[in-house]
Amino acid sequence: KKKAFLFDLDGVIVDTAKFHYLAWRNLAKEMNFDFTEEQNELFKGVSRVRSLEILLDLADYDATEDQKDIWLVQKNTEYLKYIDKMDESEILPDIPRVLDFLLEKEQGVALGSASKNARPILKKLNLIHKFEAIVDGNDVTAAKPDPQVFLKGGEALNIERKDCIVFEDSIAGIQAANSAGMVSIGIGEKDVLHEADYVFQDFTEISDAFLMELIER
Ligand code: B16
Ligand code: MG
Repeated sequence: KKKAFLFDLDGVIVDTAKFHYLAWRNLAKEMNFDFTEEQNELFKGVSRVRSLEILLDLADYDATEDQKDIWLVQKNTEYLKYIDKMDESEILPDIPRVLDFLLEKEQGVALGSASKNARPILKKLNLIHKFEAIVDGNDVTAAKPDPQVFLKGGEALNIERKDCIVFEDSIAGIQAANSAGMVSIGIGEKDVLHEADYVFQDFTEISDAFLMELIER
């Protein structure tokens, strides 16, 4: 039976969190704020605009709307400089094996990401041709934990919600998958992603046999 496998991008396919962090940290300096890696955890799966709001809160900084717009562009321009240097070596372990296994079994494979930079990143990684559908930050009006991004992914593949399986590294993303009525698979720490149906440290822990179980479930 055909199922839909919906992949988050940042933290699942590639570790771009480190680049987001560098760009936000430099922006924080302009607010005289020292943005830590620990605080960066709050930004995972969260939209760009919302991330800036959180940063302003943390820094206790009042910015005008014009200043915010300038900073959003500035942050993304710096982020894109890091992305530009990226290549296939940045793909997280065993992602190619899992994608190829699912495609060989004629399963639906789609992207469900909050990022507006998802397409250029997938191109850089030479993975874009593996995705039957791409739903990203340009396509949604409500951010995770709202289920919209995954609902649109399932619809694009014409697969019912209960036959959709989501791979996510963020708490908001797991909540989005759960409220969509989909199977949620957390990639990361068990104690952080405890709301997920399954949790694995990374894709090296996800065997072909387990993927087969999901397909036949
Ligand atoms: P951009 P995901 C999310 O991607 C990131 O986790 C989050 O840190 C970032 O702020 C968001 O994308 C927006 O990204 O600035 O590129 O539009 O994990 O949902 O793939
Ligand atoms: Mg993510």
